[in-house]
Amino acid sequence: MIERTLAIIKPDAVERGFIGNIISRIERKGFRIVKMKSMVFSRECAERFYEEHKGKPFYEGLINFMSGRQVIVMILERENAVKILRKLVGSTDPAEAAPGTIRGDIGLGLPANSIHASDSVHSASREISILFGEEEAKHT
Ligand code: 3AN
Repeated sequence: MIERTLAIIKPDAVERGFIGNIISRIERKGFRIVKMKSMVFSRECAERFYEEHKGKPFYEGLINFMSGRQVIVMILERENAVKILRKLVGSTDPAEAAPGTIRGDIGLGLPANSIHASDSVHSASREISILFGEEEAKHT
């Protein structure tokens, strides 16, 4: 089934010059880039985006890492998009992520694991709505 998901190229990857490398991996896997923009998360935006993690030990570090630095956000489309992007991205911790995955090849550690990918269609819709608005989220 054709699905949409959300990806974020995180600050550690943007700052090391891996935007092109990551987009190329995503395109090679057959995703269509529906929308893409460069932006900087405010603290409020990062807190809203990561609200499910509030109270966890890594929450403050994650918000600090994601705020005030350039990121690239993308709506991606293809058959089974959520599952296939998560596979391409690899395990959360780059130390555990398999070689060949984006985090396995480029991720530095935690929270600097280079890329975010929505974990369900429901999350994709919520995240797209935060970063691209309600109207875009309706297509999810
Ligand atoms: P994923 O991004 O693989 O779905 P989540 O949702 O558990 O992983 O975590 C969201 C983000 O929080 C991760 N992408 C990572 O940047 C950060 N994170 C997760 N676990 C840790 C941790 N133990 N220490 C520091 N940062 C973490």
